[in-house]
Amino acid sequence: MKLLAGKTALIFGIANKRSIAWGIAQAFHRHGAQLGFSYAGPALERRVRPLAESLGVTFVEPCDVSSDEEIARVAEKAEQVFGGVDILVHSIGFANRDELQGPYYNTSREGFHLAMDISVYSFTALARAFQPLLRPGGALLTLTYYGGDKVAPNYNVMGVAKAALEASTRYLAYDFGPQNVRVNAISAGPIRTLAAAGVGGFKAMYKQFVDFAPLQQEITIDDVGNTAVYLCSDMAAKTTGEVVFVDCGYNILAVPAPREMLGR
Ligand code: NAD
Ligand code: 0WE
Repeated sequence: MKLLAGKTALIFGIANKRSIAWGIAQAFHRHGAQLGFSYAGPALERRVRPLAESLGVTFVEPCDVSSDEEIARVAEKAEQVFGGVDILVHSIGFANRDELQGPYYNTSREGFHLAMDISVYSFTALARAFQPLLRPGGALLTLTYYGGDKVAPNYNVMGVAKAALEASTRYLAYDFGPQNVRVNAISAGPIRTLAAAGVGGFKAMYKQFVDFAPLQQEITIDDVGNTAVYLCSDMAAKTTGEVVFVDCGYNILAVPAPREMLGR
């Protein structure tokens, strides 16, 4: 069954074929959605264009989400091309690399502002710019991480940003409720993407995740894509303001411990 037939979805945050946003795009395509992509800037065009072409997507627009003008331009373009939008996916996060190591208290004022602007405010800015275009029955979706709830060593200012992003999701859900537009977040377990590459200790964290998580498996961008289809389809018509975990159950644990240690 095609759950997104007749719906138009704009996806922000594809950088390459490993991006979570790409997993979401492919799942949306399988479910019959008409798609549009937006990417961060000129340097990424040569990676994003071929991916778009492989799904027959012709709406491919650059947008640095730190710019209100660029956001307004993409919204105008979307109105011209599609008339309206049913689904908007925000799969964007950024902090300076040097803020993602060492003690959190070393976060600079500038680094804090940058992480908040790109990783948190941009979701609200997109919601506002697209508000007049969003059709009833539509959905907004963002991506978060458990480091916004509990301390993940080195995640630092991104953890603080994710906490604010999850709060934004609830406030936006309240605002958009009367318009019958739902706003949700997916909290994904660790996935080896560009944003995870070169993160100190990611490999070790990734391995212990598979050892400890109840389902004892890795998380893939397809797993996240499938849950995104559900949340943005009419199957989730009465769910808004939620953070849905796609993490093999990792977040339910009070005491992470490998099974062999417990003799199971
Ligand atoms: P990714 O690097 O593929 O995606 C991040 C995207 O953010 C990139 O496409 C990048 O171009 C974009 N971006 C950065 N600055 C931007 C700007 N100024 N304007 C527009 N776009 C900008 O990595 P990903 O892992 O797919 O990350 C997507 C989302 O998923 C992020 O919010 C991330 O925090 C979240 N997330 C990732 C994981 C993980 O383990 N990879 C887990 C949970 C949540
Ligand atoms: O949200 C993320 C990625 C966040 C991220 C990563 C980078 C690395 C490169 C944001 N900005 C940057 N900037 C860069 O220059 N994740 C959930 C993946 C992730 O990142 C971590 C993690 C996990 C998990 C960073 C430290 C500790 C754990």
